[in-house]
Amino acid sequence: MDLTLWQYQFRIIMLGDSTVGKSSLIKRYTEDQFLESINQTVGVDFYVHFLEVEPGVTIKLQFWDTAGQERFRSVTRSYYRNSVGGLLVFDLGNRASFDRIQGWHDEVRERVQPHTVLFVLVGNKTDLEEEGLRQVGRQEAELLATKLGAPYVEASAKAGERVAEAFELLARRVYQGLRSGEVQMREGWDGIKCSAPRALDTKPSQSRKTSSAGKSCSC
Ligand SMILES: Nc1nc2c(ncn2[C@@H]2O[C@H](COP(=O)(O)OP(=O)(O)OP(=O)(O)O)[C@@H](O)[C@H]2O)c(=O)[nH]1
Ligand SMILES: [Mg+2]
Repeated sequence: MDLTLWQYQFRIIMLGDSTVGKSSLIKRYTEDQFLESINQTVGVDFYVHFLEVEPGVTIKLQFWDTAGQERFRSVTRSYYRNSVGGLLVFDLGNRASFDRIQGWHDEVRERVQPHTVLFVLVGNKTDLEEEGLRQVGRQEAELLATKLGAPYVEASAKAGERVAEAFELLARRVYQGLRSGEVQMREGWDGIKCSAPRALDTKPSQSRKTSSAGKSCSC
């Protein structure tokens, strides 16, 4: 089966402080590679990956990998609005990066309005635990995830542990959101697009809804 024949495209944004491992997680997921001396992201990088979420339904995942450094914030902010999914990443060995997750979440949510963005929270660098470098406990991270209404995954880009799970959880969450009407395709918004006409089993009342955000559309 040719996976590049996709039905839906989801735009996913990578969020979190500099050095938490956003680019490393994407590289592990899309290329199965890990670089100890990876370059810091300048502005925004772009990646594509295809995922079959259920038999016959392929999603084109467009990843926007933003720079965590403050000096790029004016550039990276402009990518928030057209995102339907966000991977909120912190470093399990860096308490400050965890403390700033709420801020990342709130800023993106605010800028995406009136559209909806769905999140997954990722604690990266589980491999540091063996060296006694863990600064954030699983329980407190789970509490924050619950508060944000997002699932929580602990991963390691270095060890390649639970990386695919984190990305695919988010993709499936968006797909379920599309089916249930929690997120909707809208003209003039690039968070979700569809290519091939295909009947999607969405809730009829919600999939036909229109608002000031523009006309809704269905595949
Ligand atoms: N031990 C360990 N190191 C990691 C892991 N993931 C990333 N790193 C390292 O952390 C550093 C920063 O990784 P990046 O992927 O560049 O971080 P980033 O979040 O993209 O940073 P910015 O592009 O500046 O926003 C690099 O030295 C990586 O090799 C991991 O799972 N475990
Ligand atoms: Mg980066």
